[in-house]
Amino acid sequence: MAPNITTSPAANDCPAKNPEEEPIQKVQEYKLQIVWRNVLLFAYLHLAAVYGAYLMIFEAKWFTVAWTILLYYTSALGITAGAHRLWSHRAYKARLPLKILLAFCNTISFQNHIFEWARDHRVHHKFSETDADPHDARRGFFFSHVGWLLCRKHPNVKEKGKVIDLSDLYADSVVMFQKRHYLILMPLACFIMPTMVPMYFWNETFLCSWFVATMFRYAFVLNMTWLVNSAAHMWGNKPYDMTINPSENLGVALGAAGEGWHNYHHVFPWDYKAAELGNYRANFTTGFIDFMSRIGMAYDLKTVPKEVIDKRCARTGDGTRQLWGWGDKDLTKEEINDAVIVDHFKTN
Ligand code: ST9
Ligand code: ZN
Ligand code: ZN
Repeated sequence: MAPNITTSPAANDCPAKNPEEEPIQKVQEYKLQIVWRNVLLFAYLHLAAVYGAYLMIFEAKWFTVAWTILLYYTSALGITAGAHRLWSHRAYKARLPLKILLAFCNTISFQNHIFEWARDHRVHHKFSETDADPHDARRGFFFSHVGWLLCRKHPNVKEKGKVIDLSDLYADSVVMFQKRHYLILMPLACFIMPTMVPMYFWNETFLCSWFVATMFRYAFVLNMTWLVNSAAHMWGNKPYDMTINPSENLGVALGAAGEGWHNYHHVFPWDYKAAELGNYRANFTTGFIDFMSRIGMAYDLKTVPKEVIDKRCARTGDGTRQLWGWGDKDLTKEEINDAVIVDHFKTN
């Protein structure tokens, strides 16, 4: 459906001295157009997810809980290692079996097909926090979290989106296959398969299968993903570039399989780690890609040399660069001199 665009004189706010002399400039004004179908569907999903959380604690079988956790990790990887680091940013290359695995996991996550996800995400990076950013965080937490999926896009998103190169995605047979068959594959992978497996293999009830493994799991993965657009664009340190809003957010990194190191990621989006350090606990996805690289399924992993990062931090960082601990090269002399070192055995 066409976006709702209205035109109005640009000089509306400041009265013209002589309107006849001044050419009337036309500007495109964006009018919010809510998509009520999406509002209703997301309202149902979130209510169902709350009921699912209740069932998970009080009724579901342990196997169903384990299945839900497995689906969380697999669908997360379909987004993080797949749609995000591989297909949006081309931060590494994957052999065909890995691509197929990631596309399957991605379909479980139902966040639109890879092509649409990567197109929106490239636009997000290229025009971050402008009208052309699909989830422009300047419009507040709610809009960048989920509100952008509840209304028509700003016309600038579509306009600027046209200049983004998508030739690699068009040339990728796995991406195109998923796009072509998405309306069949997505319901099967995201809703039917996750519900049927517990019922068939361990006699779980339909209620627990649907509300726990499907509704709760889907809503949970969505919200963890959306937090990268909302929370990680608002709260956290900015060691790499303090002039932008994306921030380093440990909480988001833990919930989003390593995608919370968002200040670094916006500065160096081609780094396959999407972070400076490859700590696997707070970056599960990097562990997965490293493993895939060891078995020959992932290759050409791109990362940024330390000297380049150092220079960038010195030039634009806010001075809060992360340290791994005592002995880190970035510890300052003052921090080392001022540190209190306690040795109870010696002092007693
Ligand atoms: C979902 C996506 O949740 C979440 C993405 C999050 C991204 C996070 C990134 C953070 C980093 C990674 C962290 C990962 C962490 C993972 C952790 C896991 C634990 N450029 O869209 P339409 C044109 S989806 C160029 O309909 P409307 C194009 O021609 C949830 N052109 O616009 C297009 O036609 P076509 C489930 C563009 O009408 C046409 O416009 N899905 C661009 O304004 C129409 O496009 C839903 O709920 C562009 N960027 O509608 C569906 N965009 O596609 C929700 C558009 O044929 N979406 N065009 O080429 C919708 O219903 C609609 O898109 C809408 C806008 C109502 C939001
Ligand atoms: Zn990104
Ligand atoms: Zn971002």
